[in-house]
Amino acid sequence: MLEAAAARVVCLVVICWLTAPRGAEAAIGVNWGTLSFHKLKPSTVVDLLKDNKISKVKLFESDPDCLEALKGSGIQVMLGIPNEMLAFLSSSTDASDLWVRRNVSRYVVKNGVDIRYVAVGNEPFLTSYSGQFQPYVMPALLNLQQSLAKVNLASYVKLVVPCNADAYEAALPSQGAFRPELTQLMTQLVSFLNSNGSPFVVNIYPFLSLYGSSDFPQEYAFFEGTSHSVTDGSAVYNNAFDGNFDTLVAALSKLGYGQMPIVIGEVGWPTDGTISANLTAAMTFNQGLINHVLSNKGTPLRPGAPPVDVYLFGLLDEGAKSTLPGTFERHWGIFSFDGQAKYPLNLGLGSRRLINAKNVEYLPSRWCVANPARDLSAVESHMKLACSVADCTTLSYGGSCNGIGAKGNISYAFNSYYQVQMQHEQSCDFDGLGMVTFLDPSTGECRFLVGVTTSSSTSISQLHHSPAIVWIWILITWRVWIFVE
Ligand SMILES: *[C@@H]1O[C@H](CO)[C@@H](O)[C@H](O)[C@H]1NC(C)=O
Ligand SMILES: *[C@@H]1O[C@H](CO)[C@@H](O)[C@H](O)[C@H]1NC(C)=O
Ligand SMILES: CC(=O)N[C@H]1CO[C@H](CO)[C@@H](O)[C@@H]1O
Repeated sequence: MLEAAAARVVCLVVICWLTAPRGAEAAIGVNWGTLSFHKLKPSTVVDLLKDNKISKVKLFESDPDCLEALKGSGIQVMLGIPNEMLAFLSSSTDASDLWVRRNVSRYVVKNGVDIRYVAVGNEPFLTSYSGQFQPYVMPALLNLQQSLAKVNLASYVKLVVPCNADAYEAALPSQGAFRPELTQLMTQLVSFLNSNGSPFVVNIYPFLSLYGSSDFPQEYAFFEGTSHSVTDGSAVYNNAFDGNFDTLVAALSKLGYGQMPIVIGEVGWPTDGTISANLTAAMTFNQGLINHVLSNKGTPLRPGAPPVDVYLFGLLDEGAKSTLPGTFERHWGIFSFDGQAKYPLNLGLGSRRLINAKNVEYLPSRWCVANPARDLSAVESHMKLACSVADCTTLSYGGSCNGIGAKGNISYAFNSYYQVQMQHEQSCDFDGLGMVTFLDPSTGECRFLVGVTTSSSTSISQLHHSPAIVWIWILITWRVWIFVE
């Protein structure tokens, strides 16, 4: 009798444990974007995540190498689908079946990848897209949902649609509403999300509000208190993040889903390329945000209920991103491109400081600079080319390399290009205006980078560049010659 009762209690406990809502505690995750000229090995990045106890990661597309590296890591994944694929996925369930088979079900197995969310599109309703992706979102969602159901993953893998905060607007948070032309679509979307137990995913960027508007009160972008608080009825907002979040809550309430869970898909602060993008500001913002979220204070419209999860943007700098949004766009990482912490940050995940990537394989310590012996008056076109291919955004006004002078500018551009070309000898020629140096030209805050060896290009670049290998090759060739003669 007693034993049976005990067994029943154990059973109940196990059942409770199995059925407890997953991710009930707000967690800090990161966006892992890969638009870099100097990509770390995916396994190095996964180790970086593990060392920092980061257990949630968002990918912008299903990069097979990243997914391979995440296998068996236990890290939960939000897997993105690029907007350009929405038309295809909305075309038929055959299309969505194929995508789910190739990108989800083959990974969600024992010791596989723990894909918890699929992000269908990335900010597909962004105003600047002029509605081009809008018609495909709901059909793609419905097809993918069917495909997930076919492989019994419909309740394990949740479909979401990360939206930019420009999907809604209001003078005051409590008046929040989705853009009028989106109302019908948003009604369908949130009803779909609700019926599947999916959260609403939104990207919130106080930095962009500050950057885009000269009269935006700077303090209001941060979490340190402000003399520019916003009073909304009985609620007082002291930071742009809460104000923005509650504008969304109000917009959801208007559609009848005021309780819908909200996940922050992207939030962060860049560190370079313009005045307001710097290390101090990024550290202050990100630490303030993390402390605020983990305090569980919530917002006036959701007291005690912070966002379900918050994915920082981003993990690493991405030097190959488009600079259309601004020259800061390549500098959002909490780590630089090579996995080195840019500033102290406590993610609240157990490790009080950021831990750097280990075993990063750099190219040899050499740089390409302007040859001081040459007349540099004809350098303009070379510099243009170098900067159009590689990254020169730190030279911009407010950037970390803005003060290094005309010759410094040229050297910086040459070196960026040289490193992107994996230090290929000819890439430092520039009609004789460039020269390779073994002395680090970095000065003050301005870092002249050395590239990392990418997993895929390692062998080729080493063949090209390692003098030892070249000599061995020459010796072998000579011996062959001697042998033949
Ligand atoms: C860093 O950014 C902050 C916030 O925008 C700004 O107030 C500050 O002047 C910047 N610091 C420097 C050294 O440029
Ligand atoms: C270096 O380049 C930056 C970016 O183009 C420019 O703002 C700056 O004035 C240049 N410096 C000199 C001394 O030419
Ligand atoms: C990792 C992986 O298999 N990715 C695939 C996802 O689906 C697209 C389209 O079917 C494929 O092109 C990718 O290779």
